[in-house]
Amino acid sequence: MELDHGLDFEDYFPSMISSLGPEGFIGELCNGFSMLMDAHKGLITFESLKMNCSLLGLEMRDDELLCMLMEGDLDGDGALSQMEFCILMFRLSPCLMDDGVSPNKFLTQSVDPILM
Ligand SMILES: [Ca+2]
Repeated sequence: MELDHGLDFEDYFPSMISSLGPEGFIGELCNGFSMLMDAHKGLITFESLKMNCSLLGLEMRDDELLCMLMEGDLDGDGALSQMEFCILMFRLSPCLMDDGVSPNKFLTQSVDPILM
């Protein structure tokens, strides 16, 4: 897997989905969440996102990170839970909807057990 400079999530996920399948993709999202989250809080915060993105070699500006957090934060606590992160990733990948993949279906089936 190559992480090119200027990696674009929207270009990147469709190829992941075609190679992993929807269930495998959900697994990768959960792995991604684990990589980006604050280990103590179990949430993705601005600080954990900023630190872990740079560790992963993803060059994101502060305003891009904040934008991503605000976009994904559904309950307004300023951080992303695993569910919020997965929903955000689905929303950033509109082609998923064209393939008939329902985020609700997969989140319910595949993510809830992990959250328990
Ligand atoms: Ca939240």
